[in-house]
Amino acid sequence: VPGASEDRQELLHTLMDTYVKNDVLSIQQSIVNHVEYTMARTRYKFDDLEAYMATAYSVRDRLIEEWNDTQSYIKEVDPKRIYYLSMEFLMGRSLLNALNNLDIKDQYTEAIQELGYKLETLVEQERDAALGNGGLGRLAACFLDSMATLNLPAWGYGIRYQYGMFRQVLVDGFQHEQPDYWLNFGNPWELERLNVAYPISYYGHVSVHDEGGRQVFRWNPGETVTAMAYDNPIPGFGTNNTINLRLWAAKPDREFDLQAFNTGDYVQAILSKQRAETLSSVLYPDDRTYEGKELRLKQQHFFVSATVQDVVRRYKEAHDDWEEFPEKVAFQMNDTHPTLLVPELMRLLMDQEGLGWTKAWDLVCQTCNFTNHTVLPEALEKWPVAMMEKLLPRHMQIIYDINWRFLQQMRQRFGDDWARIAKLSIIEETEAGEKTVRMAYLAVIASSHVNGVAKIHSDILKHDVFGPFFDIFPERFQNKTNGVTPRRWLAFCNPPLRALITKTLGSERWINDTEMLKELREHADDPAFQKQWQDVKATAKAKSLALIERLTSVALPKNAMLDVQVKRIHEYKRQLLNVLGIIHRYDLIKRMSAAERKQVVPRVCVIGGKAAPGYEMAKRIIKLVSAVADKVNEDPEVGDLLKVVFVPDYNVSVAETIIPGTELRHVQHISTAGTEASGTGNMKFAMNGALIIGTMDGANIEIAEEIGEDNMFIFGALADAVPALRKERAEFKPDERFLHVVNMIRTGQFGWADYFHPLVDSITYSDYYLLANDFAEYIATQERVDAVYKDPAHWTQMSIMSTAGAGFFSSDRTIAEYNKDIWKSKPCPVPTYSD
Ligand code: GPQ
Repeated sequence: VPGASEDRQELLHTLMDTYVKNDVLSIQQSIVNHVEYTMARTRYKFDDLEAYMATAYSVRDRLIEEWNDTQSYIKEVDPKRIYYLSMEFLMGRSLLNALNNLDIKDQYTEAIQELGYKLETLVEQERDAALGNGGLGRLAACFLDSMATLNLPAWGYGIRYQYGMFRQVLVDGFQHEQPDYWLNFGNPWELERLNVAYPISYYGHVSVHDEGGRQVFRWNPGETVTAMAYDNPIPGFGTNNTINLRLWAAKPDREFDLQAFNTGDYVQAILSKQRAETLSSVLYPDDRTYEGKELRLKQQHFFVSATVQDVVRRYKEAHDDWEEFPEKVAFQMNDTHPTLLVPELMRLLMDQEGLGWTKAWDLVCQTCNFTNHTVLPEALEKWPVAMMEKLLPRHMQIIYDINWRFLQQMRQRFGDDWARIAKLSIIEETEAGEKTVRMAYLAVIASSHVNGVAKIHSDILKHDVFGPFFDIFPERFQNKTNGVTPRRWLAFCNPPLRALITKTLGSERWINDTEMLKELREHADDPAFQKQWQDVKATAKAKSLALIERLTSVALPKNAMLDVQVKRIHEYKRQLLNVLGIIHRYDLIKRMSAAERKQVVPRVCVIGGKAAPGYEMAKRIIKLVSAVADKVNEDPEVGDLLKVVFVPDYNVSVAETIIPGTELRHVQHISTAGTEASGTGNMKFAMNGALIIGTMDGANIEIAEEIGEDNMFIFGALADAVPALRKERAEFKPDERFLHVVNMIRTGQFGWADYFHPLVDSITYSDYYLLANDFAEYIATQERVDAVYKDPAHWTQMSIMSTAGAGFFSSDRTIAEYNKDIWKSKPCPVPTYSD
C-alpha cells in the first residue's frame, strides 16, 4: 500500500495471514462461517445444496486471494496482455476443478466428511455453466485453463447469459427444449463488479463536424444500455496464477434523461429502460448456423464494445500515448462472432481518441487475430447492410471505408480485374440485390494472423474458403491444431487412470507436460501393466454405465463393449451412419442361429447430443435413435447382445463421467471428410484410452499420426475424393446391405415411417454427406473392431497406445503455439511471497 506506514502494512499483512489457511480445521471454520454469515443459515442444520454453496464460497475466498495476487503482479510487470474474445464459454462445473487446481481437494474431502457431508454429493449440486453450444465454446474454456496454467497474462471476455444452453428432455423420443435458468440459486463463482460498467450504444445517426479543419464524426445514438462486469476466477494448475474471465451483463442505464421520453409518464419511462436486460439474457442455441437476427447482432456489439472500452481504459491507465499499444495488447477473435471489434476499435481510436485513420488502422491490424472454426457455408456470418446501418450507423461507415481502401489497394495490384476484386469485397451483393457484410472477410483483412483449428482445416482455408486472400497475404495464414485440457479431461475426471499413470511415470509432472505420456508406450505390451490398465478402465466403465442407466432407465449389460457417440447432432457428423450400422447389426443378429449368436461381441451403443431447436433433420435423427432403441432393447432374441440408448441432455458434466469409461469411440468423425474442422471430443476419448473409429477428417488425421493408424479404426473416403464422389453419387450403386437397412426404416419397421421419410430421402437422393459411399467400409471396419475386442491383450495395448500418443492434444501445447506464433507475450508467474 503506497504511502502507508510500516505499522499499517504489517497490520494488513497479519490480518491476511489469519484468514485463508488450508488445514482441515480452518477449512471447516470457513465453510461454517459462510453458512452462517453469507447464507444466513444456522450452522446446526443445512442441506446438501447449502453445504455446496458454503463450500463454494469458501473455495472462492482462496481463488480470490490468488486472483488478486495475479492481477496486481501483472499490473506491476505490465506485459503484453492477451484478450480472448468469445461469444461462448462452455465452462461446466467449477467446484472440483478449483479444488484440484488449488491442490486442496484432500483437505476439503476430509473437512466436509467430518461435517457430515460427502464431497461427491455436494459436487452434484452445482449447475453446469453452459454458456456455449458445443466444441467452439468448450475449446474457449480449455484455452482459459491452459492460459492460466502457462502463466500467461490473459483474460477471457464474453457474455453472462442468464439462460444457458437449453435443457434437452425427450418426450416419446422427441427432443423438447426447456430453459436453463442456471442462476436460480445464485452463482458463487462470480464476482459482481458494480463499478465496472460501460455505456453501449445503438441506433441513432452520425453527424460530421469540422474541428480546426479536421473532419470529426459524432455518433448520436438512439438507445443506450449499460454493460456490467462479472468476473470469474480461472485457476491454473501447479501455479499461483489465477486469471480472469470477464462476462458482461446488460443493465438498464442507471441514469438517463427523463425529458427525452417526454410523455410525462415517469413510471413507463423507467419500465421501458428495464427491457435492456433482455439483451444478454439468452444464448442462441444454433450451433454453426447463421441467422440474421437483430438481437444476435446487438449481443455481438454489446460484448465487443464493453470489452474494447475496458481494454482501452486499462491501457490508458498505464500509458500516455498509443505507441506501445501493439506491444501491450493482443486480441484473439474466436470465430467471426467478435468481428465488430474491428470497427469498434477504429471508432474509439478515431472518434474518441482523435487518431487519424492510418494510425488507427495500423493499431487495429497489429493487435487483431482471427480463428476460423468451420468451412460449412451455412455458418459464415453475413449481416445485412440495411440492418447494420440502422443499428450501428457509424460502424457501417467505417466498414465501408475499410472496404474501399482495401479494394483500392487491390486495384493497384491487379489493375482492372474487377471479377477478381469483387471476390475480395467485404460487401457482397446477392442476386436479389440485398447487400451483406461478410464478417469473415472483414476479420481476415484486419488481422495479423488467421488460423484454422487442425492441419487439414487450415489447408482448406488457404486453398478454398479464403483462397483469394491467401494469394494476397500468405504470411497471415497459420494452423493451430486444437487441444483439450488434460486436467479436466484426464487427471480430474479419471482419478484411477491419473494414479496409474503417475505411479508408472514416477511423478505428476506429466499433467503439465503431456508429451511424457509417450513413456507409457514402453509398457503397452507388458501383461502386468495391461492388467492394471484394464482394472482402471473397468472402474471407469462401471461409473459410466451407472450414469447412463440412471439417465435412460434402460438396464445395461456390464460386459458389453461400450460404444459412444456424443456431440451436437448434425447431418455432417453422420450420426445417421452410426444408426444405420446399428440397424445392420440388429438385422444380422436376428438372422443368426443360436450358435452364431454366441460369437457376437455384445455392445451398448450410446448416442447423445442436442439438436438446434429449428433443425428438423437433426430432430428426426434423435427420434430415429429412440425408435430403433425401443425396438432393439425389447427384442428378446437380441437380449444383451445389443442395447441402444439415447442419452438426454448431454453436457460437460455428463461427458466427464461417460468419456473415461468408453471403450470404442465412434468419433463419427465418421463425418464426411473435409467437413469437421477439428473435433475435440476425439482428443478427450483418446486421452482416456478409448479406441477411435473414424474417417480421415479434422484432427483425426493428426491423431492417427501421433498414436499410429494401427491403433485406430479408420475408414471412409478421403477429403480429396469427396467433390468427385458427390458429383457421381447419382450413378453410384450402394451396397445391398445399405439399401436393405434404409428400406427397413422406409417401410416402418421402427414405426414413424412418414416422419422418417425426409431422412431416408436425404440419403437416397442427393446424399450430400455420402453415407452410401462409406457404408460398406464402415461395416467392415466395425467387424474389425469386434475381432480385436475378442483379443483383450491386443485391445488393451491399443488403448494404452492411444493415451500414450494423445499428449500432443493438450491445449497447453496449442496455447503455447498461439503465444509463440501469434500473441508473442511472456509468461508472468506470480512469485510465491513466502519464498
Ligand atoms: N464449431 Cl463454427 C462449433 O462447435 N460451433 C461453431 O459454431 C463452429 C465450429 C466446432 C467445430 O465444428 C469443431 O470441428 C471444432 O473442433 C470446434 O469448433 C473447436 O474448434
